[in-house]
Amino acid sequence: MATRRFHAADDSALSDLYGDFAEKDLQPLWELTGLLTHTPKPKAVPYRWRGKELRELGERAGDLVPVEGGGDRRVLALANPGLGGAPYATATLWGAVQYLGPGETAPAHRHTPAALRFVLEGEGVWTLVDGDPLHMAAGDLILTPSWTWHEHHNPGADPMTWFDALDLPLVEALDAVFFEPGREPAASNNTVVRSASESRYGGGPGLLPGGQPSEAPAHSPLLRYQWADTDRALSGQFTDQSSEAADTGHAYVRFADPTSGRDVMPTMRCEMHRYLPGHTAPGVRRAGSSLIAVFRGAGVVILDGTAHHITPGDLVAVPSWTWVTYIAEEPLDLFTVSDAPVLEALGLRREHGTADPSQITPSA
Ligand code: GTQ
Ligand code: FE2
Repeated sequence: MATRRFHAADDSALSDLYGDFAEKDLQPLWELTGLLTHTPKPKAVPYRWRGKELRELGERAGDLVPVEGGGDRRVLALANPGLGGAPYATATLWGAVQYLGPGETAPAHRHTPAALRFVLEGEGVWTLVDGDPLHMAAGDLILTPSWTWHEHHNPGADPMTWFDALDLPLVEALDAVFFEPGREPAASNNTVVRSASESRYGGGPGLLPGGQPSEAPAHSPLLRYQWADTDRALSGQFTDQSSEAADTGHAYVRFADPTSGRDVMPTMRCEMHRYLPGHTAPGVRRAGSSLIAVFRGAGVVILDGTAHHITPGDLVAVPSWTWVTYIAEEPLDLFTVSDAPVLEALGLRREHGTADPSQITPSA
């Protein structure tokens, strides 16, 4: 008998019944509270990690912890203080900074949790995804979809730090985590000007390779989204004076599978947002959680009524149903990753907005 025991005061027959429930590992719903809550009650809290501190601590780990002795990947996981010590940023998302020094390699492996990397600064690391070398530079998004082999190489002279996001907490909740280390010694520094993935699917806007793809994977076949393209897409929205972006001071793009328009991976949605100074974005809250990586600019993010100043490299956890609004002090470029595709696939999408930021009050 490991289950909770309930008590019925002043009623011995009922008390006996409750005792027998416990004996048989049963719990009476009518005594349970906090289960079917009116709205989501995430354990994770809204939280900001400072880029400056993440960089410094990554560098110190780089000095002290050899990549071989650090479980092969020198990764600092964002541990949300609401999650009781779990190394998770939100209920569904792993977020981390990864530091790879000059000449270092993180060896090949694969796992069912899907991963992505967003490069906050620097360049020169190559991530090989199923052997295809993807160059990483500031502002790039790199995908390592579920069960693809991946390894990181830094052949350059400078260290590099980037932001990792994985759907690990979600996959763990589904008891679907599998992992396999690479059998081969890490591949040679196989680097090319353009990966096979980009050569086929990154040819240009609206251009796909001819012929039928032999199989349609559950993820985007384009594995690297270059900053130059993302930046152009955002700027373009402001160039059109009649656009909503020009009107609101907020442009955003969703990173999509170029063959289907769907999200880059089945469990994670990636977007890049640009907020211009002089506008206050209306508040919004959504079912499902997200992480924000501050790429460029400066401003404030208000989470459930609490303002957090944000500068480049900051990482922010936004739990489910948290009110979010932004105020840009300089043009503010934010990368976001969320579990939205999961909620949508399961029919759980909910969104609540207000046009008036003053209505954004702390939730009970
Ligand atoms: O780079 O392969 O942040 O396997 C966590 C697990 C990064 C990676 C993480 C991983 C990786
Ligand atoms: Fe990995």
